[in-house]
Amino acid sequence: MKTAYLSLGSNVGDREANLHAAIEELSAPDLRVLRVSPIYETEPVDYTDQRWFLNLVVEAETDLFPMQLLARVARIERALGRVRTVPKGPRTIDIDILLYGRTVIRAKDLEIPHPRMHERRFVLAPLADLAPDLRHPVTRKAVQEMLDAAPSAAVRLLGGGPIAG
Ligand code: PH2
Ligand code: MG
Ligand code: MG
Repeated sequence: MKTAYLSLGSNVGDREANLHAAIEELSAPDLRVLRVSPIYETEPVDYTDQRWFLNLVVEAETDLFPMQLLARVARIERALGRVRTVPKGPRTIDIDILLYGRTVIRAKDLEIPHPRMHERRFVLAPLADLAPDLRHPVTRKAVQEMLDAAPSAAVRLLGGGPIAG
């Protein structure tokens, strides 16, 4: 049994409904959702000419092995109607594995910790709400430290709150 952190994002259609549907689909006997962060509205990064995202982070405990977890989240992405067009472009739902216990994996199809998590405010802000003191298994930096050092990009709590970043 491992504790895993997943990043969820949506910028197509009813973004909030897509996130809720994904959490519903994720919940299973072998993947128990423990906590869900607040939702953030976030400026698109990498491919910027697209709608703002809603992002959140899910903390789960799971009996699935990493590749099984990857297959599970891919299945849920497909079930929720994700179509891959532009790389890093608009998506109904994106579910990325951020952390899987303290496990480090560098395979072609799966890298854990997520290779860009340390520089993404849309990941680190909601993750810091759940686990600010959690440490990156490779760099040993705490989530809050990574957030403080991350490049600026607007993230704000959905339903108000100050713009940070
Ligand atoms: N996902 C990406 C690329 N850019 N930007 C934001 N704000 N949120 C995302 O979830 C996101 C992104 C690739 O998966
Ligand atoms: Mg992603
Ligand atoms: Mg993805």
